[in-house]
Amino acid sequence: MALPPLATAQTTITVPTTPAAEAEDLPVQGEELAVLTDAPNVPPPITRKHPTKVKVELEVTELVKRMADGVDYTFWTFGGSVPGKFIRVRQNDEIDFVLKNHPSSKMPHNIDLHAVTGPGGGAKATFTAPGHQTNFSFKALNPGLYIYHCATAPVGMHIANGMYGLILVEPKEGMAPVDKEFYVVQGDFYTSGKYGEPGLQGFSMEKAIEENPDYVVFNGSVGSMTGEKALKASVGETVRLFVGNGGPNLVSSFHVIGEIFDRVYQEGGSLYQENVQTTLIPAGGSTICEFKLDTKGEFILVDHSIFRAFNKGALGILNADGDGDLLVFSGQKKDEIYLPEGGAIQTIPSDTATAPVASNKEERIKAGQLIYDQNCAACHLPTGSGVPAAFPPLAKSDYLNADVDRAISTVLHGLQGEITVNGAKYNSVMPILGLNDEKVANVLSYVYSQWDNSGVEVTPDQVAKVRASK
Ligand code: HEC
Ligand SMILES: [Cu+2]
Repeated sequence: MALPPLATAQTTITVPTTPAAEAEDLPVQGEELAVLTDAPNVPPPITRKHPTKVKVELEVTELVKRMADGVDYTFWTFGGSVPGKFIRVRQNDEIDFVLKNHPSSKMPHNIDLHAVTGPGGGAKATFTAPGHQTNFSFKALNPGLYIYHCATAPVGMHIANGMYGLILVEPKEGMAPVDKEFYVVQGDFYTSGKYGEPGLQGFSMEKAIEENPDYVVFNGSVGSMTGEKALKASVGETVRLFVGNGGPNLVSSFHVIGEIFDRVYQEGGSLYQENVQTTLIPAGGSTICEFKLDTKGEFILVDHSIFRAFNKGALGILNADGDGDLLVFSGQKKDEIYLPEGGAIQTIPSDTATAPVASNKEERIKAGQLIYDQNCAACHLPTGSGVPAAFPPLAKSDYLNADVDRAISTVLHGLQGEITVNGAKYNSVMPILGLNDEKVANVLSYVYSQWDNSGVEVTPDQVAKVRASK
């Protein structure tokens, strides 16, 4: 192919002064005040066919809120919750942005919107002391879903305290209508105490630098989208999730258990990919996931770096009601006994290593705690509370406290068949864990010493007797 001739002094080259997209758009008309929403709600779709002047007013507040049951944290927020308010504008809109910092704040704050073309994304222009408000304007040149965040030093700390949210710039041709839209942002948190440690928790700079979070959550707290607060939709509806990752550190492997994303606008951009199971969301990035609900039930939003979901909080629920399509999903059809070797109770390979011998009750309880965390907590939970209809509680369990030999036998030989614990029925299988006498004694001494249980000590001799009696 022949190369075009080089420009000479005589050739006039016209450099376009406005992006093509803008050139083809209608002129800016009118003005309006942006509707801002808290997660999981999204402002209504934009129906305008022309760009306008949009006024956005966002107030920063620093407040103590719930991180998990019994755990509080001082969040720094854009608009009173984490993530900050969802902002929805149209491509080529001219945004007149006011950032207010509440007089009760202890820190100055600002905002860097990734939707802004200009130095710092607006950070310097919006540096706002407590009890001040600042103003700047920008034109939303590029459509997409963008993170915004505070960028005041120490930047990491402001983000780690919850200072992020999403701004959607709809393309000028609009977005395809869907039935339900939701707003979800993942964030990692670094607390002075461990996961679940009760009380008001401070921020741990050390853990943040190590990138070792205690909490990884959606929408600012453990359980923000479970139980009563689960997202709700119906079979046949199309759902669109606007998902962000505030970080500050972790990348999210975003997944919805039991769903396949029909479309994913990767990294919140303009192109989509189809039929995706898990999509990566960078820290300081976003994604748009769309899927039609073909059957009913509970669909679980997780970060598929899965310990974050089940041990650090990154779990939410979308409930689809309506008629299930049994061809799409049958549910369990049968549960029959399968007896390859004559026993229905599974055995976890037995433990041959000998445990160090505990010389008194205190040492026994201490050793037992470790055994509990490693062998029991996955089912009975670290707090001993169990899981309704699946794993009975060990905390204040009448079944446990009524009969020590029976508890020893349960840990030695496993347990199946219907039992009643604190008035609730369980009919499940506890596996054989293969612990030696010393370990069984230690773990049960620990369990009995916790959570309002009877406090009895279980000795290896006692365990040996129960083992021999079978
Ligand atoms: C794989 C999950 C699982 C693990 C791990 C597990 N259990 Fe269980 N446990 C169960 C289930 C399920 C039952 C109820 C069985 C039934 O329905 O018959 C149960 C019942 C019990 C009971 C009697 C009921 C009650 O609530 O008092 C005790 C005591 C008990 N487990 C202790 C332990 C201890 C101690 C450990 C760790 C050494 C442990 N379990 C590990 C699942 C588990
Ligand atoms: Cu800040």
